[in-house]
Amino acid sequence: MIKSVKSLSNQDSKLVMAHLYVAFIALFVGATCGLLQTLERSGKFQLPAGIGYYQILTVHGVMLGLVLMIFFILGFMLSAQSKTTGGYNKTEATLGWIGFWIMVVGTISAAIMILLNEASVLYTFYAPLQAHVVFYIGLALVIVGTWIIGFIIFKRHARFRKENPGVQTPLLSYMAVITMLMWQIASIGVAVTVIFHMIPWALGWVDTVDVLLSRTLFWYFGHPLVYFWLLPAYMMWYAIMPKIIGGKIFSDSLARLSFILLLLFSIPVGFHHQLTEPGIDPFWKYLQVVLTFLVVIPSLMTAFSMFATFEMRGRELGAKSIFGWFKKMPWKDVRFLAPFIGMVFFIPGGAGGIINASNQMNQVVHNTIWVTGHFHLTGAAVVMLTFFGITYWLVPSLTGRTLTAKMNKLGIVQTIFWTVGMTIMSTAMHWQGLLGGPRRSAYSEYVGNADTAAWGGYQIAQAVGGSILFIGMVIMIIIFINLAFFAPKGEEEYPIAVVYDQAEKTPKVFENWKLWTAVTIALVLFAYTIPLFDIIQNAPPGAKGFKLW
Ligand code: HAS
Repeated sequence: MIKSVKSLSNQDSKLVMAHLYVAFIALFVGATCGLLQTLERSGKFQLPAGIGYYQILTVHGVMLGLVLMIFFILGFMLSAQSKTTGGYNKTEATLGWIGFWIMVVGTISAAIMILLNEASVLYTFYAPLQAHVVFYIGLALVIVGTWIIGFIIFKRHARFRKENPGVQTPLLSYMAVITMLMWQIASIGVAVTVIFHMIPWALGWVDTVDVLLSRTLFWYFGHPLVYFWLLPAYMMWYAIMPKIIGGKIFSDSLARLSFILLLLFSIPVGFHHQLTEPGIDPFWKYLQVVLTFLVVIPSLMTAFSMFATFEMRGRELGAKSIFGWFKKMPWKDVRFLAPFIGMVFFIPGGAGGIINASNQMNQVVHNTIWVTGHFHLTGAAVVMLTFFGITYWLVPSLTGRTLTAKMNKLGIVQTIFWTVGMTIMSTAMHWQGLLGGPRRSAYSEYVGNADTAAWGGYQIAQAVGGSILFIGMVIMIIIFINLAFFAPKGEEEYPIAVVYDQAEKTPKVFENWKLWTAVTIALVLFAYTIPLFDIIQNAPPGAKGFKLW
């Protein structure tokens, strides 16, 4: 009889799987709404039963951008830390469940309000759009739950250091700590605006809200939010991908350094989402744009590191030229293929980000559907393809099952659907955006001149891409259910690479948490203190709330 072997203890496997179940339910609900949106925007289809466009747009953004990402990422990071540090003790696991359930209660509360059409405020819930107070309380609970899980990640890392003096901490645990440190510092901004602005205002305790201040606090959190999505993908690229191709990590130091840089520079850059907003002094916008260009550097370092990993493995297998590795990669292994295509998507996705961050060009693309194209390339393609790539081995390794050749093949089909669908949809979004097509609008069929006449065609292309993506999502759910409940029992590897023997030793300063936290906070204070005072002192009269439904 074949033995079922799990890669983590029963206790830790259950905790991680609980997170993944919620993530995949969110994928199903959110992506279904995505399809409905593209169909509605094509002008050929009307939502039935009085369902509003902004209602499903809110479900789509909240379910995918917040719920799916938060639950998948926390689940994956808990698994990676448990695997590399030796697992959680009883107290840590209990705290993990408390955090999980608080997030679930928060998610359900917010979801009910959206479904009742009492919170059609999109995932950014910009004031003065106003939602039911339960929606904001739900979001606050989700944040509190993430803080508890973050605390466990810090605690486990500290325990490893205490129990193993002089031993270098595991790379994946280190990366999880950086990711959560960034998240904890950044989410204070959104927590402050939700607790001190949104909740009292939604309860009617105050009449008006300071729109600029609440948006600024949101974007202080909003950019690190997207890096919170990206960093776990980088964890996979740096520490797991090399093992899947049979190679080693190019440099532990380079990986840790790029994470430190991402921590330092990903928070004080929120103004690049507000470049067109009045009320913020241009000097501070300029400064944050400079910092935005600095945060591009660790991503370029990541690209360099990945090319080096592929090249070194290629040469080991007999490749002779810089790109000789291309022929040597395990293309038929979906654990490689899906994240690799994710990396390729980051080349245009990252270039688009640099365009967005460039002040003059931002004036052309801001609030057009170009931006939607940008974050479908980055979030929905780069990150999601990597997360799908993780799912193929993580789920069976936690449930004591195996990824069969049949599921591997279906995974390749899934990857093709996702790649083709996302390419068609996001290209059409970028083009329509350049022609001025607005984002976040159901009413985009305006035909007034030669440019806008083309919008209809691009919107139909988006609906075609969206339909292909929907099929890709259904295939992914089938694979997830198979790997969680039906795949044959056995042992699936939790792949973790080791570092190249010739790599430089990692400097001890990387583990100096007081230093990195202090520098991060100093940078945040530098970039935000004066403009925030300015915004508060010269605040325009507060705005009354309004609803889109
Ligand atoms: Fe962004 C808006 C700037 C990256 C997500 N972004 C958004 C929004 C989202 C989002 C969700 O400055 C919309 C928010 C909303 O609702 O309004 N973004 C950037 C910049 C980067 C960037 C400078 N964004 C991301 C990532 C995201 C994401 C990552 C999600 C995961 N973004 C902006 C700006 C706006 C914005 C403005 C506001 C626009 C507006 O006006 O509203 C950079 O981090 C990008 C750096 C990346 C690179 C690429 C490195 C390439 C790598 C791949 C290597 C490939 C290999 C394979 C090895 C420089 C690492 C090779 C194989 C071969 C075959 C060749």
